[in-house]
Amino acid sequence: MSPEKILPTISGPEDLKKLSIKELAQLAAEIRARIIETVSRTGGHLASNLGVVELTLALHYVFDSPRDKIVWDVGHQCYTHKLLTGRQKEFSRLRQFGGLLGYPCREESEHDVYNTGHASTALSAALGLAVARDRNRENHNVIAVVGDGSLTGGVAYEALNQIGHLRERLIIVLNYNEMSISPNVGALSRYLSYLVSGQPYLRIKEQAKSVLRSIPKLGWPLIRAARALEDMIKKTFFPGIFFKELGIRYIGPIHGHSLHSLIEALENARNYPGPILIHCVTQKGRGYRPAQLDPEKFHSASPFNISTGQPLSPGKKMSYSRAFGEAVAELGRSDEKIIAITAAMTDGTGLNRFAEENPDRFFDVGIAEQHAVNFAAGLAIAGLKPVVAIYSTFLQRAYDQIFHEVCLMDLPVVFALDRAGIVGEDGPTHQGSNDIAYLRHLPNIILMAPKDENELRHMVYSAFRYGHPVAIRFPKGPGLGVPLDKEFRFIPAGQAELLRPGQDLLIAYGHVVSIALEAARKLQEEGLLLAVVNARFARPLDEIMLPELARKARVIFTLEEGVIEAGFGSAVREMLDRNQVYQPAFKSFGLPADIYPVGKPEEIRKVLGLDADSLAEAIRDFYKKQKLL
Ligand SMILES: Cc1ncc(C[n+]2csc(CCOP(=O)(O)OP(=O)(O)O)c2C)c(N)n1
Repeated sequence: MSPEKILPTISGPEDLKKLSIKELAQLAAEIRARIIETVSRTGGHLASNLGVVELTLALHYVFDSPRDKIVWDVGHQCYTHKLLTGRQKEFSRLRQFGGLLGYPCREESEHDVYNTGHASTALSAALGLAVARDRNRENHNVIAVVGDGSLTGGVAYEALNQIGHLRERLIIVLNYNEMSISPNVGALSRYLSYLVSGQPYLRIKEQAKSVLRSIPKLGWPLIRAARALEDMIKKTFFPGIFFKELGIRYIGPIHGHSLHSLIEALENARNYPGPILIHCVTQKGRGYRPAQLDPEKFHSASPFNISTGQPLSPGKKMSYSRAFGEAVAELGRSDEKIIAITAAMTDGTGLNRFAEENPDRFFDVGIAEQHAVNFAAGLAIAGLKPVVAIYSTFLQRAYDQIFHEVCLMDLPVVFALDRAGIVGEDGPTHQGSNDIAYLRHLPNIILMAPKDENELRHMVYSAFRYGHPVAIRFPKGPGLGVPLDKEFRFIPAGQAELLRPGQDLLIAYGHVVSIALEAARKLQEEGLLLAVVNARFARPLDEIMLPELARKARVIFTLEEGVIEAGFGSAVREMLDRNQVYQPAFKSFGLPADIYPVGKPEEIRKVLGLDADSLAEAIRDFYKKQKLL
């Protein structure tokens, strides 16, 4: 290995082409060290990125980006790509406020062809790019890089269907590591691992040969019959037959950490006239032992100590996800009808405890949000009590299923929308900003959001008893650290909670209740007395308490961590209108329907004026403008 560092000499992919394989291997080691060092400070998708260092080097070595277009599925594995495409200096501020996004970002670089964040989109986008290339009479390559986890998403099959139909020149790199975030699931995953092992075909072939050897005197007819049998076996078992039959040439499996094999395979694929899939076998967390041993923990890591792999500041307060997961596990112990469903996020949604205790009542359906909801509808119709735990941002995929398969039939499916509100470091594709707006108008649905982790437990309990579709939204990260009640308590649908009395009204929905209380305390010091209501429900609203308080108020403020358009504030306005309360001045605080910067949730809240100080200031200003002060 050269004592000189190579990485600082790489200002763009063209610099790679001058390197030998040995130098590329040294570069791979330097990139790994840089990624580990950076992510240990910033947090990020460590295991996935360490798994594709050689693959990314080989792609940029063989192809000519930005002329050739590389589309990353999910995009969480693009750190090496960023380091090779002119962003080394900025890399130290990965996922930090004002810094680099952890996903492809067209605004950052011409090498980022397609912004991603949600899974299973690369094949469709790449096909679009390939068709456009041909129509524009251009000649570049289009390469989609997709993980085996992302191949569990239905949209990937819709794309494969059309790719096999159109037979456009398109390269698919299947990054196979047997993992989604958790071990990958499903029949296709089983098929892919079968291809990698290759053993059944070899075993069957050996058995066929030995049968032939043991009966040599039967002659050609038998040999021909045996060959036909072998052909049939080959057809059934030969690697890649699934893709071949779809019209996609299959190459593999390839050692995904051998630069030599990767470069050779990609060079061969470069000139192939139709769709071609290269099946690369990689290892998540490659080169960093703690991540290799526990790729799930290091899929999306918070800052950690490099020598031990332990988080730098393990949270002391229970997270909302865990409070939810524990509540479902506790309720599941006495109610066998409860079934828990996740779309590839067992750990993230806190369902691991339930999964361990009830393997037969827990389903990881893969990255298949639409299917998860439809599947739950089937369970509910048969009298079971499904809870579908999906992050707010990912449930967007299943809007139609929630509407048609659940709400129209008024089925008692409980949706747990984790990561609702500002999510932070993962950037625009992961903000849980839209769920209030995309659910609020659906028939029969009950929408609720707890003020803290203890109330979340009571909401989970209550949700299973309403007999209607219910969506509970709660944020990423720690709760408030409040004590948890041992007994579950039923909260009647639509019942709000008055937390402090006052003349004018501040109605908050969900985890921002604590921000509303803090702002109200600050304003009280200045002599402004605001009543604070924990709305608990966005639908139905409390149509007894709220109109009564509203009639006495001069001003009503609403606060939510969701987009204001069609959000909670709008619901309150409509409710006042329904109850003929027209007098009070009205102001809603919430998220703009916009793209927020990347950074810590506190930083983003401050920029958007949703922290307690900014809120108090905005309320004070409003009073002044209305001449109420
Ligand atoms: C629609 C959607 N659902 C869930 C996720 C969360 N998620 C991010 S990466 C990932 C696993 C992806 O697995 P794979 O494609 O195999 O990539 P790997 O991390 O193994 O390299 C999941 C479930 C997502 N990004 N998009």
